[in-house]
Amino acid sequence: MYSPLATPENRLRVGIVGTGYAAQRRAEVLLADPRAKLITVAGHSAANTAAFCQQFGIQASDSWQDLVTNPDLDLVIIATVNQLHGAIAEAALKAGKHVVLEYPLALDYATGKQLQDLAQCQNKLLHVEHIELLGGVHQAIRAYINQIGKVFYARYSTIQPQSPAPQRWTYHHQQFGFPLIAALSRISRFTDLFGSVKTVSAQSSFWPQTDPEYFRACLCNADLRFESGLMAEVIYGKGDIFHQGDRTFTIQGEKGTLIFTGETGQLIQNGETSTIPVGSRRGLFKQDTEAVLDYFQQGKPLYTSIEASLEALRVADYCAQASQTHQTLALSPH
Ligand code: NAP
Ligand code: BLA
Repeated sequence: MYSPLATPENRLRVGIVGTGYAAQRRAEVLLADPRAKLITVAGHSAANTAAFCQQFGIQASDSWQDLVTNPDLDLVIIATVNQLHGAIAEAALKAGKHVVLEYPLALDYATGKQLQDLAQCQNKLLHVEHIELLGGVHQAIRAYINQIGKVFYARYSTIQPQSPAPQRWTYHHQQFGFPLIAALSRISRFTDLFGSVKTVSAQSSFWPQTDPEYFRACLCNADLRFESGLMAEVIYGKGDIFHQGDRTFTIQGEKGTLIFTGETGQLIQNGETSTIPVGSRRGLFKQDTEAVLDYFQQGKPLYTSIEASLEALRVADYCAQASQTHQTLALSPH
C-alpha cells in the first residue's frame, strides 16, 4: 500500500479540504516535508480561501467535489466542519484517494462503518487523526498508570466558558453534531486506555441562540461502564452559561490516584503527592502528519487505527441515543 522511498518525483500529492486551524497546521508540515507536495485546497469563504492559497503558494479548487476527483492527488485531508466529513470521505474513497480526517470520522456510527468498508474495498488508507492520544497528558497517563494498581474509576471533565457564544460551526447543531461525537477525543482517551465499554447512560442540555440552529451553550455527560467493571464519567460543556473553565482528568486506582489539571499532573499515593512531567499540546498535527508520511514511505504502522476510532464513535453514538431516550444502553456485541 505504500510507495518506495521519497524522491522529488515520488512525493505524496495532497489536497486539503478546509482552511482553518487544523488545515493550516497540516499545510505547514506538508510544505516543509520533502516526502509530500501540497497541491490544492478547497475552502468555504472566498476571503479565507484566498488567504490560505497566498500563504501556502497553492491554487484553490472550486469545490470539495472538484478536489476529491482531481487526478493529480493521492491523498485528501479532510479538515472542514464535521457535518461534511462523511460525504467528502465517501467521495474521495470512491475517486480512489487515500483519506485522512480530523476527528470525527462521521456524525454517526453507521456512516463511519460504511466508510471503513469502502476503504477496505478500495484498498485505500482511511486514517482518523486522534491528536489527544499523542498529547502530553495521555502519554503521561500511559507512563504512570501501572503505578496505581487496578483502576476502578476515571473522570474527565472539559468545560470551556465562552461569552458571547459565537455564531460559528462549533455552536451549530447540524455542523458540529452531537457534542460527544464532535469531541470524540473525550471518549477515545477512555477506550484507548480501558478497552471495551459495556453500558452507557448520558444526558445533554442545550441553550439556544436567537437563531435556534445555533446554541449558546451545551452540556453533556456520560457514564461509561467498561467490561472490566471500571466506571468512567465524561463531561463536556462550553458556552456562555459557564463562568469557570475546567480540564481535569482523574484516575483512581487501588494503589494511587492520578490527577491532571490542564497540563499539570500529580500522582498521589499514601498521602504523598508528586508532580508528573507533562509534554505539550503543541506540534500534535505535525506528529500526526509525519506519522502518515512515515506510513506511506516506510510502511511504519500508524499510532492509531480506524478500528479504534470507529469503536470510540460507536460508544459516542450510544451516548447520543442514551441521552435522547434517557435509558442505560448495553452495547451490542460486534
Ligand atoms: P476552524 O479553524 O473553524 O476551520 C473550519 C473550516 O471549515 C474553515 O475552512 C471554514 O471556512 C470551514 N467552514 C466553516 N463553516 C463551514 C460551512 N458551513 N460549510 C463548509 N465549510 C465551512 O476549525 P478547525 O479547528 O480547523 O476544525 C476542523 C476539523 O478539525 C473539525 O472536524 C474539528 O473537529 C477537527 N479537529 C480540530 C482540532 C483543533 O485543534 N482545532 C483538533 C482535533 C480535530 P471559513 O473560515 O471560510 O468559514
Ligand atoms: C481539539 N480544538 C479541538 C477541536 C476543535 C478545536 C473544534 C475538536 C473538537 C474537540 O475535541 O473539542 C477548536 N481549539 C479550538 C479553537 C481553539 C482551541 C477554535 O484551542 C481556540 C484557541 N487547538 C487549537 C489551538 C490549540 C489546540 C489553538 O485550535 C492549542 C494548542 C489544541 N485542540 C487542541 C487539542 C485538541 C483540540 C490538543 C484535542 C482534544 C483533546 O486534547 O482532547
